[in-house]
Amino acid sequence: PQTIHLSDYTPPAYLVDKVELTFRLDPERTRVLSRIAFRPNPESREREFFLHGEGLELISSRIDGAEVTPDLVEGGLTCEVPDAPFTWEAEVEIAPVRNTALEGLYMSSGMYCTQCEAEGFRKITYYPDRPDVMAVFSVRIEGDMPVLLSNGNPVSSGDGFAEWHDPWPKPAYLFALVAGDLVDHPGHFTTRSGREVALNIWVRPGDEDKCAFAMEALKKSMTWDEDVYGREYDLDIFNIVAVDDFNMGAMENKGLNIFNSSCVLASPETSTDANFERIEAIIAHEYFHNWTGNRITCRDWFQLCLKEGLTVYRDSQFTADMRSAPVKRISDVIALRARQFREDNGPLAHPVRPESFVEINNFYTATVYEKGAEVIGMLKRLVGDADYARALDLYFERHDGQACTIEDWLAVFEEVTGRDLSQFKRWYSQAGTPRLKVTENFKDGEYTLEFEQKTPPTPGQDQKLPQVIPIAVGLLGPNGDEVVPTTVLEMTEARQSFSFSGLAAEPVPSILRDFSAPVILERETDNAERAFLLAHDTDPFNKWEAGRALAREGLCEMIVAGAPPDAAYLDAVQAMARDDALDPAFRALALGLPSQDDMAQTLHERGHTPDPQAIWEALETLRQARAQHCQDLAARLHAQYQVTEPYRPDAQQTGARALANAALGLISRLDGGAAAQRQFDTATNMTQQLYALSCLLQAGKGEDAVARFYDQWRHDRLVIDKWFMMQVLHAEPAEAAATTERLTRHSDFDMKNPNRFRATLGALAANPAGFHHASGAGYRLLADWLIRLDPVNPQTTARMCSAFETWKRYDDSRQALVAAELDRVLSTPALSRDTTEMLSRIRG
Ligand code: BAL
Ligand code: ZN
Repeated sequence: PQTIHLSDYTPPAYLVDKVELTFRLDPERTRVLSRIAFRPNPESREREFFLHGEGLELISSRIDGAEVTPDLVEGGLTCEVPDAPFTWEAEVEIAPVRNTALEGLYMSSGMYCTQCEAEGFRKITYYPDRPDVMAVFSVRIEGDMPVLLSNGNPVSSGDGFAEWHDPWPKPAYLFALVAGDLVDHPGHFTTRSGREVALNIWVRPGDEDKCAFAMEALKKSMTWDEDVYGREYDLDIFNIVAVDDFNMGAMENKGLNIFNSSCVLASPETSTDANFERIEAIIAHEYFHNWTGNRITCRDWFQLCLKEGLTVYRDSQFTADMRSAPVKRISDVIALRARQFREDNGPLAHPVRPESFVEINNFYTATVYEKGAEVIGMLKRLVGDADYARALDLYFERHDGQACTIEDWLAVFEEVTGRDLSQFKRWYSQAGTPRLKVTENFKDGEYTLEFEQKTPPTPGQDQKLPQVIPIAVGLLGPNGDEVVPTTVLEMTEARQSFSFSGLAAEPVPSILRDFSAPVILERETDNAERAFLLAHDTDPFNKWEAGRALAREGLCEMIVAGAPPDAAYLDAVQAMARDDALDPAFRALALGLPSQDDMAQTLHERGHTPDPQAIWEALETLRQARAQHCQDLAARLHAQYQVTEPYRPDAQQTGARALANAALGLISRLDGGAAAQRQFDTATNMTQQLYALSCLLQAGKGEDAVARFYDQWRHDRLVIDKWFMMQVLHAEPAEAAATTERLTRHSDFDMKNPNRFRATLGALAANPAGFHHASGAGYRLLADWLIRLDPVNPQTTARMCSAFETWKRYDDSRQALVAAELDRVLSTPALSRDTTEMLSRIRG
């Protein structure tokens, strides 16, 4: 397969002014007629006319009305064209019902839908399928479906047809079409300049009672983007459609967002609080793309972080405003470390703006998205809120309607602030997580922090240069009072010192407050100081971090030296959990423990070979010890934080339920699952029911609840995904592969549905002690399923390959087992480009 390089970018040879498409829908034989106005691009000397196309049957083509016979070449066609503006017309045939890759036009539960990002439009018709070709689209859909939707505003409709026009120029990846027997949950929004916008959430009949929450989230997002970024919606209609078979979470097609049904449908009975929060965030994310992604898009796919990093940053700001900012920040950092740090420390490490790829679908990663958002957070911290707002205003004003680069993005900041951001730009080009080592010195009232930054080598990048790191620091006096409030130190050198004078006594530093940079902080400290910070730090993130560090250190001692559970941790966590002055959601987070994968990464960093079984056992032992230590408190919290008011998925109730459930987790370790069984039997919402089920499974008492849960929810595919996932996630290490294998034989298992596949095989990868079991059964089973899924859905297969990305951390025997499985999959005939690229990079 061919590698594509950022450095090879050239502007398109031809630009498109207007696209007219007609779809004659048929499951086996959909006809797509295109009429496209091209003109030579004055900024390009290239005059070859090339249109992308994949899996299309070309029926006919014309230029300015005259029949032509183009050359069908690898990946598309070429044709002789006039040296002046001309009209291209083509008729092609495609078979949506046979499209299981879920890219281009496909069918899901009887409805037609599309997914064109990144390069799916070329599976619909011949087109310059690259994001820097932006055009105005008109679409006519013909088909015997009651609902026929496309981008933009409706123009006309009648029996068996509908016409749409999108006045905003867009790249083909934002094209969308939906046709089906759908029902509408309507809403309405008036923009601040008075535009009346019809809102609709379209779902399959039977799901209409699960749309109200998403509709409210949409309205809140629209208001928030007006208030915070001054961005208004720009069409008369905004449609969202829920689709069962979808490779990603959702897609921001202009005026017609298409959502994985799991990211839009919500009810208290079927969705957990976490589901509600995620739905709110994804609705916001896709809506915010209307400006950051659609009105201003990417010049090429290397610039993906331009829209994704910024939009993730915006959706995290939104959630912080709607809910609790500290809880959102802590949750984001947990996820960043779990996914992005893991990626950055392994064979798949790549810069936020990659410089080459084989298959762009493999770069919708935690690095592009989440680290991309962290980079924007750092930029905002460095320039300040006011200049950030001015830079964004300039960005929108200057680049509206354009396809842009990271250089364009940074230039507005440079212009507004007068700063030179050339060093800052290394965050976009250097892969890997910087290690930030800190030592301190106190003398004559002057306190000095000396930092040293080092980024380890990553594939293709042996040497790293120093990056700009904003380090938010506060200092606490010996009595716990804050003596220096949060100050942002701007580190630019490989080694750099910062001093604070006039201090009466040696302070305790609180470093990297609010997780001000995506780095790994290394500092010699002890448990007494961690407990002090857990008790006194005014920065909620670092308060949580101190508790997390106590747990991590204690677990390391247990695993490496066979130590018993750490008393300092047990006391500190109990004191924190008891403190009713603290936000229950924060306390629930602080009761969480580092994950198995976190511990494996920590041990590996410290030069140990992680033993997945030993990690699992240490976590079990610590959970048991904690349950005993907090026995009375757990009973009190479980009772005290029961919500008696009608269900609301807001921050307050969510926090209370999270703390009550954390308490149930403790109780279940000691009562043989009795309390969890009671909660399961009497649950009035999915948050309670599912958590009780997980406690029962962990207590080895889940059999009856698993059967009842299935009987209760067998009609609801999204809840049944949870049923699959819970059983795999909580299977004992030696049983995990067998449990997964048994579930793949269940009549409800359907590998063609990405949600179901992820709920089953993805859950195996998320059960590290099971997946990495010494027998190799986990590796074998996943490899078997990668081989089976690849010809059906390469994108979902390739994503799942990252389960193997940490394999070099483990012992020789496990490495040999993984290597054999990777080689087995790689040698499969006709393996997709997607999976080949992922596994080759992982294999190294
Ligand atoms: N653009 C792909 C889906 C998303 O990030 O919104
Ligand atoms: Zn996005």
